[in-house]
Amino acid sequence: MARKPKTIISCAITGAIHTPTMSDALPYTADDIASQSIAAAEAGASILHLHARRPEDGGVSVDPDHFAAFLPRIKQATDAVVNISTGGSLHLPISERIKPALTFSPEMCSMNMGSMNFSFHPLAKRYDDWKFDWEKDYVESSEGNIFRNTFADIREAATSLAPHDIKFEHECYDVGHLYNLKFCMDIGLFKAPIFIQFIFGILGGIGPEVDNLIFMKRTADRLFGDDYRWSVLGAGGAQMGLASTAAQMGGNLRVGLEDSLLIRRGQLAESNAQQVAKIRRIVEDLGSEIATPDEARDILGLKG
Ligand code: KMH
Ligand code: ZN
Repeated sequence: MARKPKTIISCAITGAIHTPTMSDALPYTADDIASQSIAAAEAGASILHLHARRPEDGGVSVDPDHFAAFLPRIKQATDAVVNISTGGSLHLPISERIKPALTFSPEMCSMNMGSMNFSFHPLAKRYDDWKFDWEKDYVESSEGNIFRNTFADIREAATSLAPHDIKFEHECYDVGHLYNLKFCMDIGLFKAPIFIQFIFGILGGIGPEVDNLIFMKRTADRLFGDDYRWSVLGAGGAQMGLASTAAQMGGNLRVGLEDSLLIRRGQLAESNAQQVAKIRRIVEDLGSEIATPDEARDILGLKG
């Protein structure tokens, strides 16, 4: 019987969605982003997906100086693959969002594959004590909720970053984004083999049901054949269940406080490393092995 492929664990350390008011564990100073990243790598994450934040208030930042305050420390202490976000902020143009990746030329960076409404799912009860205000958070601010990734934006990001030979984490929040990705490959923006992050449970994208994971995977199989590797990210309470399912299906997975502040239903995680350790335990208990950073480099064909 063929051996199961090793499972790559990505950890998304802080992101741009959650606010420090929601959990004391969410890192936003350079010290905390560095130490949580190092601990996540030690716990078994072979890829670190990184955003920066303003140290004074935890606001989202795409300022390369804010990345420079933690990246060298992470690189010095771990051999984890660094993956820099180009998602940045819902309020910034793509030209700003790609600056950190252009500045640091990491082994990986994110590439968002379509425009969408982008919100928390209030009915998913991700955080028991979180009160949402439909008028204020979802109607009045609806313009602010548009995550803009037009074909022109995707082309700008792809062509600006092309000389850096960075492997993209293609963020696909719905099945239509897979078709966008296929189209972009057909016109020569991206080369095979590609790495797709299937994302479930963002309001504006596809929901976090296993049926949808199977549907996304089957669609990707049809569109990309053997030319892709894949990983799964479930938002909020869907994180651990979908990650475990992905590993069982022979895929890879992403955890981290960017995607969920929880360690289990109704309980906040203490750290990114706690989530990594939990999913590692599950993956190994179910009979799979996790990939080291060098094995991840090999599986994904990174520049190293
Ligand atoms: N926050 C995730 C749902 C990016 O950084 O480019 C998607 C993400 C986007 O990680
Ligand atoms: Zn991100």
